[in-house]
Amino acid sequence: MKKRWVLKSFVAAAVLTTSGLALAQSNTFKIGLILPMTGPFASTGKQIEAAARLYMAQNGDTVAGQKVELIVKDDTSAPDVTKRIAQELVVNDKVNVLAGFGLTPLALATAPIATQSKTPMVVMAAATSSITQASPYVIRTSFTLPQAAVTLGDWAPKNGLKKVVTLVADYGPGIDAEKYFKERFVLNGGQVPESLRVPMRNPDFAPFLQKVRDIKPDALYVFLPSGVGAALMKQFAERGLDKAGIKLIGTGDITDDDILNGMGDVALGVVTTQHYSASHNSAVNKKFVAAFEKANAGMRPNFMAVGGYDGMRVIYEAAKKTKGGSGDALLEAMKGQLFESPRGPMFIDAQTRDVVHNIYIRKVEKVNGELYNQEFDVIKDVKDPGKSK
Ligand code: VNL
Repeated sequence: MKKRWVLKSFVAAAVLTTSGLALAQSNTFKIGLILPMTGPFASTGKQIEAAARLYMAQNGDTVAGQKVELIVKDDTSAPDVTKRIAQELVVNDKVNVLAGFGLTPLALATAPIATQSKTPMVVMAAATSSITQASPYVIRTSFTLPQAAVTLGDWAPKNGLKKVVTLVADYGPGIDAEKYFKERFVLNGGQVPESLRVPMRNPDFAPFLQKVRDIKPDALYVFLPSGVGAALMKQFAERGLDKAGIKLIGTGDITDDDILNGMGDVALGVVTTQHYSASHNSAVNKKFVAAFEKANAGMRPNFMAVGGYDGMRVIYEAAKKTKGGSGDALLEAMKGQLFESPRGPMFIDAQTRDVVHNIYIRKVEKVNGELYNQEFDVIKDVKDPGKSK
């Protein structure tokens, strides 16, 4: 008992003293990138790692005279593993910054480590609104579900969709997507006769889709984490929901660029709202997509890749400004950054530490024989609606 307690306080003390001074003397600037590289959410890890490596290839691996070391670790999408790895990276490797976080529970499990050790934690994927409130050391470069949800809640009723059933993965981002879509849609005169929640891992959509068919709404609104959309799309068609005249709408996570092209014609016409499409029409994005595809044969960058790429940008610029700093100084230098991302203009709000960016309304269309989310409208500079509650 006693031995255990001593050991525990040792670890705690080590975590607490790993800050500023010791790091300032080292000649490496270390980024601990924790991602799901295996298991059901491996595509998120692969996209973010590829984007981080691309950023380094384009911007060099020294910053303010220090060598940048990227330490990539696989957490298999298990929160206790993410937390343990974060602790090891802070205590043993003395990383300047923690980054990655493929899912909300992984980010939430790690937030206390960031707080105790005063290590900036750059969230590149997870998107539940409340994550930035879990630690003052969190900076987010991904997005939030409420940003996308309210935008679609405004668009849908103006476009003939008055009765909509919602279907979301039953955890943080799904609950945000459901709540914020529903509130806005109902405020605009829409009707939500049923809200369905499916398990986050290996969901069987069949019984849920049957229910939707019976209700026969104008549309089904969906949020599922990146990688799962194709299965839903397939069953939506197999069960004849499209033939029954039910439209499919949702957050851009369901028409994720990583797998969109493999979904086939059933995806055509699906309207989603999100902050990134690989077909976003800007010089910065065209350059990003071409370089990403060149470095990673057969892969198209999705919104996860962009969260990782922009996260590296935020880290590099803060490292430059603080001459390879750490702790509070590094965190401060991350706040307020404003730049042009492949997604469009992007801003890290210094107050909330969350991302402010455009939300685009897109429709899946065929372009030169390939499926893309074609942006046709934009709501500019959207702050996280979750922060005003
Ligand atoms: C989350 C949100 C994960 C959106 C996702 O894919 C996503 C999350 C893995 O916060 O857990 O597309």
